[in-house]
Amino acid sequence: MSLLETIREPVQVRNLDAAQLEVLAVELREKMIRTVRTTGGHLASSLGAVEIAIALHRVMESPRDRIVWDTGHQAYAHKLLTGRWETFETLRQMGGIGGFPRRSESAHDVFDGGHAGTGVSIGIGLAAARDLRPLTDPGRGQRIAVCVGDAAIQSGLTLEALNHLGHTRHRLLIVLNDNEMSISRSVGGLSTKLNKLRLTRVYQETKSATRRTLPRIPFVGQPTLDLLTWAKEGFKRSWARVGFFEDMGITYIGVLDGHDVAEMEGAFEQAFRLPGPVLVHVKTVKGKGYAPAELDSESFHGASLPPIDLGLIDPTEEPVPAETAPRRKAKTYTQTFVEELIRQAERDDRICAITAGMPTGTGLSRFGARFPARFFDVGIAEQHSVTLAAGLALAGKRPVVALYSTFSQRAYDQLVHDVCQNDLPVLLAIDRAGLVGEDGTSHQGMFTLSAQRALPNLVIGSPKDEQELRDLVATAFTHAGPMSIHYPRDAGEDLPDREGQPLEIGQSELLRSGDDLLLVGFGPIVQRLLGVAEALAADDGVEATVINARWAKPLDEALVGDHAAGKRLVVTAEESAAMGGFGDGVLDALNRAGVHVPVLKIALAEGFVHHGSVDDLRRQQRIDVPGIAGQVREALGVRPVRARRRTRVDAA
Ligand SMILES: Cc1ncc(C[n+]2csc(CCOP(=O)(O)OP(=O)(O)O)c2C)c(N)n1
Repeated sequence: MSLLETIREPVQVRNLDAAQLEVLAVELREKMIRTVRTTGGHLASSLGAVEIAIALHRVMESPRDRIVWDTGHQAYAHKLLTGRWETFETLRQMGGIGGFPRRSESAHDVFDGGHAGTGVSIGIGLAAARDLRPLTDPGRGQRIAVCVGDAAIQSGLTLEALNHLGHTRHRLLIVLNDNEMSISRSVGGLSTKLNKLRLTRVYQETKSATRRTLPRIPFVGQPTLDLLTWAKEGFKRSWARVGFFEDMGITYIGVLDGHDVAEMEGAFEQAFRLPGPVLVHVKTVKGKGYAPAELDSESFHGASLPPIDLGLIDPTEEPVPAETAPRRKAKTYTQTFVEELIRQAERDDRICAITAGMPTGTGLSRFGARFPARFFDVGIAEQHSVTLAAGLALAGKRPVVALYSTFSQRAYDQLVHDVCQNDLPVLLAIDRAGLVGEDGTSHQGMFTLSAQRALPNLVIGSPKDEQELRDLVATAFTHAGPMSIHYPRDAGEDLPDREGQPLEIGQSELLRSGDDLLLVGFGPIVQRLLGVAEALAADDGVEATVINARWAKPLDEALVGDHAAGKRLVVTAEESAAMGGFGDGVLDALNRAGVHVPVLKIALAEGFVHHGSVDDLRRQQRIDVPGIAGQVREALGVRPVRARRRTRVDAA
């Protein structure tokens, strides 16, 4: 039995000696690597935070004390040390444990995270509540720690929280896990500052050696040390400007080795003895302990493919002959989006592109490589990304902000107030719209459409396939106001590449005609509607008209109204929250037009959608072809095909 297997509660970690701790760290890494190989997950970040998790659990008494993991993607060691060794292999699988801390899983998980930059605010909230307890309450002794990465600490939310903390001065430990990386390299002014602080470690090591040896030299030793100490303060302040956190009112300790448990334990103990907030700055290696991830932490940040496939292909393996090679995988919507954007930007030098810390995920790194001067990576700063776009648009540029649907939620007011109120030609590329799968509740792209539908001036489109995505991108640059395009994480339909052609805004497309039903969909779900129409015709003799809406706003009320009239049922379909979504828009339009036909809204059920593969989640939500067909049959009162077939067999 491994040492790790014996750890059921974090309190057991406190009884281990230094040699055992080293074994534990190795076993934690092995378990993560072996698991993520099959489940995918945030491997590199979690590998880097192993010793931080051990040190925090040794110094603190969770769950009485509270450990907050900012974002929560680096907390696999924490999960393994808090009673989840046995279930760890179900990581991110449907019904299994989540990829982020989840209160439903463990009393040691403080907050259901997933979005970056929330940790310090949560920590302050906990600390403020603790400090409101009566002076006699032993709970006032509770220790609270927040572990935050060097990219997340630069998000607007965290900077607001640090500013507040410096003023309220709650006793709180912030562990700054600095690996110089976001998903890609960290960017921003504070990154440069942290870099300077890291350099002070070299300086500090030299200093402590001097401090040990100088006093032993008779007569000159001590005065020299005093002089050096005095000089050091000035030197350190002018050179490294340690003052950034201290000027805010937060005691700074750093830079420590984030893979040295004893060194961190000492600092954490020290920090909790101080009356106010303390930030302990530790330097870690992202991907630590797994060579491929150390060398390429970007690919292993959120490996959705088994990481063992990356770079570890057996060099002796025979190449597959071309004719038997598997069919080329269709390009993703993301790839197509960036290709078309680059094509448009070749012709129109006003086009600029902005990412909020996701240059690879959104594909915009390719744009950045082609047009470095017109590319902006603002770090994890979604709010700023949108208002920056507004500023660029005011100056005559054609800015494009590519955000994952879930992270765009951060920038809602910026979209409302800065972009829509000012009616500025900003294109919001909403990537990962719809179900994203294994990252679970915090990451599904399911609320953006409803939120955006309310906004004046905003035009909202979604393509039925990747060719239409190109058309929508081309359309955006012919339009004088704000526009958003929603597209999923999925691969496209493997259609030939062709240049995007501007479309008529608000004009839908009739794909199929039938007298019984109208199926109208927004986005790639239209492909599934075509499958449903075929199935209904073949199995039930029910003929459906299918419309590709293309636009949720403005809606093609004339086309939809004309084809809805006289049908038995209108079915709307979208991969987004039902409430306030595309289907509600169709309902309102039909009402206004006086078309009174029953409407079935196919969308995501109310509530958060948990983790699992996208296919499984679509099945669960009944928004795959059989699920939609089943819902339509139920609405029509038609018996399911299988039951009817069985009856026929029985009768025979
Ligand atoms: C609001 C928000 N934007 C973007 C992301 C995507 N994201 C997840 S982790 C991460 C980088 C985090 O870097 P850092 O905080 O330095 O932690 P590390 O992974 O390097 O340990 C990003 C951009 C997110 N989770 N939340």
